[in-house]
Amino acid sequence: MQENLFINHADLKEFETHALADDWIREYPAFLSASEASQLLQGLIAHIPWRQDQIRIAGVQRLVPRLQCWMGDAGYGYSGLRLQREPWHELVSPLKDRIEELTGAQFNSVLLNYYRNGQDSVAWHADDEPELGRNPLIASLSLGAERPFELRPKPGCPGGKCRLRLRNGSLLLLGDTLQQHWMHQLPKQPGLDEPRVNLTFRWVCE
Ligand SMILES: O=C(O)CCC(=O)C(=O)O
Ligand SMILES: [Mn+2]
Repeated sequence: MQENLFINHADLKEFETHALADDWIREYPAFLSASEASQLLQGLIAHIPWRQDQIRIAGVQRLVPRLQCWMGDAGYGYSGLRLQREPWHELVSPLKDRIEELTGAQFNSVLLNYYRNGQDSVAWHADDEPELGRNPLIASLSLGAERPFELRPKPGCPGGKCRLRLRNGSLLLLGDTLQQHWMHQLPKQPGLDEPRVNLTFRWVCE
């Protein structure tokens, strides 16, 4: 029988809310135990159909500095790139179910990012595409190497630059007006040789 990937319900209630001016991020630091998260990391690295797409930045075609996979029931794209949609994977569906149970929200898609080492990154952006709706709830699960997650307010919005640690097995909930007011990035980390996988569960309106 497959080992239960999740820690028990009582532990899941432990969360911390980070205040960002008028917004917030809720963190479940141990949504998965460290060993469960590391096992899942290896499974996803081996079995997900990862792709490295190209996007056009300032008129120049460049490889996205990480591998990605878009999965679920709805299509999606950003920066002029339409992501190829994959069906729900058996390693990912149970995570979706569990996060839906925890949040009471529904998710119809997930973007998986695979940062092979500290050279991989995601640049400043907000997840504010119209098809995510005005105030999307995004659930972000981190597996593998701990990396900093930086936030800065959009021009004219209150607050200052801040940074959270994305721990192995932690889950962040990003909701309400966060994507309207804040940008985020995962900077490169020279010298880091360990992989990280992130899954952002989303609801896409088609
Ligand atoms: O890897 C992360 O923690 C963040 C990824 C992200 O912001 C995104 O895919 O939109
Ligand atoms: Mn994002």
